[in-house]
Amino acid sequence: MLKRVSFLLAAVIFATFALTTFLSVPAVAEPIKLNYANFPPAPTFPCVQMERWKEEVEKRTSGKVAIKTFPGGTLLDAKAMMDGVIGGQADIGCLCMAYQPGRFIVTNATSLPLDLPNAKVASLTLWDLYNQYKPDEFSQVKVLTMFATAPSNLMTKKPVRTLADIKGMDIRASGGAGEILKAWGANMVGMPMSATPEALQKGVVQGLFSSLEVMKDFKYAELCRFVTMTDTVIYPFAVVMNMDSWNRLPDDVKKVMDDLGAEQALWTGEYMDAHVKESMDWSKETYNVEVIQFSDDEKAEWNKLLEPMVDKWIADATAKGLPGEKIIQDIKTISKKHAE
Ligand code: 3IO
Repeated sequence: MLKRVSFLLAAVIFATFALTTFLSVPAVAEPIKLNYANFPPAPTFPCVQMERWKEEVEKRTSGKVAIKTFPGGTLLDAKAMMDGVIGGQADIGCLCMAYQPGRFIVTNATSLPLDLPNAKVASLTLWDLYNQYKPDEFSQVKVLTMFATAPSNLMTKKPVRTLADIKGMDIRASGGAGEILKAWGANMVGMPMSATPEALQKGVVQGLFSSLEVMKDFKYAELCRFVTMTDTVIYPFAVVMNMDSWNRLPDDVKKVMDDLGAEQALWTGEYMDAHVKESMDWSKETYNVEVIQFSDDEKAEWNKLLEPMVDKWIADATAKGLPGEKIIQDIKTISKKHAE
């Protein structure tokens, strides 16, 4: 009896020792806390990818890192994102580079009419392009990943079937996509996606030009019963981290985040492409949205108006001391590789 009690006692002491020695380190040590800011509402794709990244980092660091996410512009809004992260108001921020076209010249070249076929190829191309050029505008932050939307299409309150229909129409876009709207003769109204629901609601704009998953995620299908397929151009995004916050991280955590860069670009691209299909099925079913497809002749007319854009961009970039011609060539080569 006594033997049994002392054996039990020894077992308990051993178990306690083992638990405190081997398990207490992650359980007792305070996790590194990071704030992650995002500008659109939680159900939209920039926030969906944010939650996925948070979960992966927390899992892969075994709880060493705890990330608090702030969707909906509650910590930093669309246009304040880059400077807010540089200034340390958030540790991490997700930004749409089209909202500051002059600031991100190299990466925004992906939003020229270069026929990037889908979000997956566009995201991988953008990530490679960033890593090849490492543009100066990112020197004050750690870039964690980049990704792109699916190609943009017109979502409008009235049908757009011809160039005459779009002429003078107030349509919302930003950056490279905005330049394309101007080339087609629309009255381009520039604003971030997060300001668009109100503009549509109030009638400030008659439609928007973006990727089609927003028909469902922002319920634009309720107001925009027409979609004109142009499959033109993507919007590029970046996820950046405050440099001091990055430098404070232990090496094993840095490695987890570095290893996630390309993977997150791929994950987000694939999520976006699948979600566009889901959104359009929902829009047709719920609001009987009409999808307008151009004839080959009509498409040729629209495309013709975009022809000068790339050459003009090359001239402007070259004037600013950038290898404009080479950047365009690289985007074409890299995207072709990823499309195969
Ligand atoms: C976008 C931005 C925030 C939430 C969902 C979105 N889908 C496509 C975009 C691209 C974009 O930033 C824009 O302004 O069209």
